[in-house]
Amino acid sequence: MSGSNDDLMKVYVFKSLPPVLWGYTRDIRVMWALEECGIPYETVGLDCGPNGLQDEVEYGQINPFKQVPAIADDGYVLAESGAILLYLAEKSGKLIPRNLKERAQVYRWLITSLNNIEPFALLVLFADMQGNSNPHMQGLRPWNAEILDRFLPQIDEMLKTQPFVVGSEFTVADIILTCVLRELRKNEILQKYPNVERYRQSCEERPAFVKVLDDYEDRLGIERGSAR
Ligand SMILES: N[C@@H](CCC(=O)N[C@@H](CS)C(=O)NCC(=O)O)C(=O)O
Repeated sequence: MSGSNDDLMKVYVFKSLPPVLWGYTRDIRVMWALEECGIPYETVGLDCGPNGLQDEVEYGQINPFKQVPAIADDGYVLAESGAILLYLAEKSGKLIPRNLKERAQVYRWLITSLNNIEPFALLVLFADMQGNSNPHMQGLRPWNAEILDRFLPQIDEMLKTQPFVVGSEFTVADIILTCVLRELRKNEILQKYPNVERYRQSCEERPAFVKVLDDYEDRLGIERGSAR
């Protein structure tokens, strides 16, 4: 771990990862929000070995769970990607509406993405990553995919008539939802939901996302496009 400029917000990210995780890690969503909010930051790189971050002793003081992402804003430390995105939006006054009821819709869709969709999307992803080496996970794959098929049709219907998940404005809920949908980007599930898939791709075309993914690949020392 290393840091240099105390005035800049620090964001704890991966600087090495096994290939199977490229493009899936949750540091992407935090850097994307930082870019969209125009908050200057510096990255603190961590190595993710085969045992995860268990060996990063010092990092346990930043996040007791030793997981990425976390931020340190002038000494104020915060972990959990959803909490970090809401903090960045509140701090900058961007990517979140001022009106309480509209704001609550951002909380709603951010929590829905992390709570209803991500747990099942991740289990489908892990099943695909582990293949036949994990028959238990393979056996649960259809069940997890079925649960996603309960939620995605309604989101597909919504996105038929509105560009973003809370309506006409891009918010931190779109960053979280897009990053969660990216966990499904290489399997068959999103093919059933053309509006969801179009939404994911158009969010990923935003200049802030393109920059973050380029920086991410450069930091990991991998070819451009390999984390797409
Ligand atoms: N709920 C947490 C999950 C964080 C998480 O699982 N991070 C993964 C990378 S995306 C990690 O650090 N894995 C390494 C480890 O657990 O050792 C969040 O959304 O921030």
